[in-house]
Amino acid sequence: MFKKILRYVFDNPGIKKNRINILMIGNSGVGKTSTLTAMYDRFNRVVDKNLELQLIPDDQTANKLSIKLKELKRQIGSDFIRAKPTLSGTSYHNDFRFIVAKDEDSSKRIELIFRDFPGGYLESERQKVKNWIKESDVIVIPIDTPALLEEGGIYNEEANSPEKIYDIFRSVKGSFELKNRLILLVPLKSEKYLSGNLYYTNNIRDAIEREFANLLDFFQISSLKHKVAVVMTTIQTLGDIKFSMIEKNQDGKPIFIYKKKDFGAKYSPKDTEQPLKYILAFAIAEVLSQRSKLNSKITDFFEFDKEFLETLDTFANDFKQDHNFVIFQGKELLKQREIL
Ligand SMILES: Nc1nc2c(ncn2[C@@H]2O[C@H](COP(=O)(O)OP(=O)(O)O)[C@@H](O)[C@H]2O)c(=O)[nH]1
Ligand SMILES: [Mg+2]
Repeated sequence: MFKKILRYVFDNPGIKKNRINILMIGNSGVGKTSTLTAMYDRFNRVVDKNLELQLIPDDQTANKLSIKLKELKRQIGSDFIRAKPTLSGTSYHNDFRFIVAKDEDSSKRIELIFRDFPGGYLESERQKVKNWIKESDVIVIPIDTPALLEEGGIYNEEANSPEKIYDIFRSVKGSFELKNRLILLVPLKSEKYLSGNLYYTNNIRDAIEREFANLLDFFQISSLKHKVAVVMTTIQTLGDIKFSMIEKNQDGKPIFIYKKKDFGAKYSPKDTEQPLKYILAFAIAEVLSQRSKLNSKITDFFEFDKEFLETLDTFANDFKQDHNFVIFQGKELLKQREIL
C-alpha cells in the first residue's frame, strides 16, 4: 500500500513540493517585470495585517525588483514614455523566485517560480519554450493593450504574437493534457481604456476573444476543457500613465507614446495582487483535489497543513470577478474548497 502511494505521488504530475511553476509568455517590453514588481509592491499593502502571510522574494529577485521599481518611478516623473513592443531580445531567461509564508523561516510555504524569457525565443528557442510549457502549472500571457486595440489591432500580432503562441501550444497538445493548468491573460498598459469605464461591454475582453480566438478555442477542446482554467485579469502596473498616441520612426516602426494622467501622477499600481490570488486559488484547489483522491496518510507528503491552507485561502478566495476579471473557463479548477 505504502509503495502504491509513493508511486502515485511520483507519477502524478500535479503540483508537488508546494511549488508552482509559472511561465510568462510575452514579448520584450510588454510589461512582465513591471507586473512582478507591482505584484510584490501591492501584496503587502492589501494583505490583511492579521493574516500571517507574506510574499517574500529571494535576494536576487528582490534586487531585480528594486531596480525595476526605481526605473518605473523615474519614468512616472518624466513627461512621456516611449515603448516599442517587439519580438526582439537576445538576453537570457530569468527566474523570479518567491515564497508565500508566515516568514522566511517557516516550513509551511508555497514556492512560486516565475520564468520570464525574451519574446524572440518563440522563434529561436521553440524547443526550450515547449519544455517550459510542459513543466508549468500556470502560464501568464501579458497583453499589450494599446497594440491590441489601437488602429484596428494592426500591431497586435507583432506585439502580442497570438498566432505564434497558439502554434506552440498546439504542438505540445499531448503533454499539455497531462495535468491541470491555469492560463492567465493579463492585459497591461490599459489605463486609458479603464478610466471611468463601468459598462457591461468591455472592449478589451471583446478584442481578446476575437484576436486570441484560436488559442481560446484550443483550450475548449474536449481533452482540455476540464483541465485548463482560463482567466483574464486586467491590471494596472503603473496606474497614472495613459496611452496617448502612436508615432512612427524612420523605418515605419510604431512607437507607442504614454503620458501622465495629470501633473501629480504617482506610481500607483492597481489590482496587481489579483493574478496572485488566482494563482493561489488554483494551487489550493489542486492540492485539495489531489488530497481527496488519495488515502488520508498521503496528506503527510504535502507539507500543507489545514491551518496554512486556510490562511492561503483567506487571501486568495476573494479574487475579483467583474467585467475586467473574467473566468473564460474552468471555474471548478479555482473553487474546490468544500473539503476545507
Ligand atoms: N502605461 C503602462 N505602462 C506599462 C505598464 N506595464 C509596463 N509598462 C511600461 O512598459 C515598459 C516595459 O516593461 P517591462 O516590465 O520592462 O517589460 P518586460 O520586458 O516584459 O519585462 C515599462 O518600462 C513601462 O514603461 C502598464 O500597466 N501601464
Ligand atoms: Mg523584463
